[in-house]
Amino acid sequence: MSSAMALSSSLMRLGASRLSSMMGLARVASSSSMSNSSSSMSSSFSSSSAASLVTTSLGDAPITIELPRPYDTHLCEPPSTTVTTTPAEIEKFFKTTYLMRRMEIACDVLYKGKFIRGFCHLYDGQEAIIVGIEAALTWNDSIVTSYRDHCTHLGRGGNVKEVIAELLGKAPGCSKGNGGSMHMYRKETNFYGGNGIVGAQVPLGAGLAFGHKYRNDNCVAITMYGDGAANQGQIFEAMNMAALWDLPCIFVCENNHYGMGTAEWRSAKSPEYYKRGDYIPGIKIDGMDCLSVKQGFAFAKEFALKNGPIIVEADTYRYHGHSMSDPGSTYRTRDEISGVRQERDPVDRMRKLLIDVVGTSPDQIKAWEKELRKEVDDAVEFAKNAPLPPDAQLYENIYVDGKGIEARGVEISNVNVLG
Ligand SMILES: Cc1ncc(C[n+]2csc(CCOP(=O)(O)OP(=O)(O)O)c2C)c(N)n1
Ligand SMILES: [Mg+2]
Repeated sequence: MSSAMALSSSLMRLGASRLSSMMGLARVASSSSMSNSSSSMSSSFSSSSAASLVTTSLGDAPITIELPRPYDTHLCEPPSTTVTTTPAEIEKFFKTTYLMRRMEIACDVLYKGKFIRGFCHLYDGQEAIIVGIEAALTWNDSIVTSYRDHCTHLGRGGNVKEVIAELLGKAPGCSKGNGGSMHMYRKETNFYGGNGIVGAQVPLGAGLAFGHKYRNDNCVAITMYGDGAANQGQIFEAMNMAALWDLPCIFVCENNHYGMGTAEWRSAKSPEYYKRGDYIPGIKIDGMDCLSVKQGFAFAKEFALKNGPIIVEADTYRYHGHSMSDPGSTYRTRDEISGVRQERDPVDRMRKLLIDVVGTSPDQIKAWEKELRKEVDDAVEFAKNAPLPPDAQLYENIYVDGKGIEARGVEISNVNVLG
């Protein structure tokens, strides 16, 4: 097979076959003079979600866009592929995905410079999923995810300084420097981590959904897992209970098509993850498109509140290797990676919408990019200069009330020899 043929067959497997001229397919149905949209109409983003990580300057005149890729569904009717958005929302999506991308690239550099130690799993390529989810949900809805969690923290209102300081094990990190890469956490906006054990967060998410149902608070729980984790038994146990009790749970399979170095076709009898809940309805969305994700999750939330659990499969791709010890190019070709980058990149897609649909100038976009890169650079400097946690912190978070002891019976004087 020629390399061009191999690339095209790889892309077809990766769901790009129907994305013909994906970037060019967005259709403006009603755009009232988009070129005026950068007026002072609004500097705040009107969304169901809470405060934004980025500020916006464009207007909020509604734009209607036709998604290039339809939704596939299992046991439910698909949502419309006509999405309503605004210039400010597209600006927000662009800026947030760009900031996340730059943060992950900074983490790569910090890891290679040995400032970050231990495990580190990057999210670049997958940013549109978390950005689209947060556009459709509120922070009263709960979210729990795997170890690939840096951008989830930003989506839940955390900032780049807290993430990078955590990665460096520093005191101002979001988990006080105790956790590192896999253990972001933000209870105040219902983000329950960052979990290092593959699949372990999925039953936790079902439990969070139980909590919402019990409190009758009209919220859902999002529980995220990968295509590799999707084959685990505990996923099906959690789904069974969620379905049995009609829990408002959205099971989200982030299908980046690999579990470490294993391609999905080598590990899954059926890679149609949105159908794998059997009796649980499912929907497959384009996880590289913020607008597709937003619309898909607005649908999923409404569905889950009314009917009980639903599976959302987000078709996506990770650009980096599985973790920093994986170059990411031994089990997939460089052409496959660059093909996805060229045809489906979530940041480029929003940049193109800004230019083609909203009428934003490339110079304006470059100026925004410069500001966002500076924000990341400043966060890196902040984290490098930040203090380590105090030694006494080693003894915290063992018992709720501390019990007045400093260590868990490790001193010889504490050993009670029987017999
Ligand atoms: C129970 C358990 N088994 C194995 C591992 C090692 N491991 C870490 S990530 C991973 C692959 C998971 O792939 P996937 O679910 O597709 O998520 P992705 O990394 O692609 O986001 C494995 C096997 C682990 N952390 N926990
Ligand atoms: Mg995977």
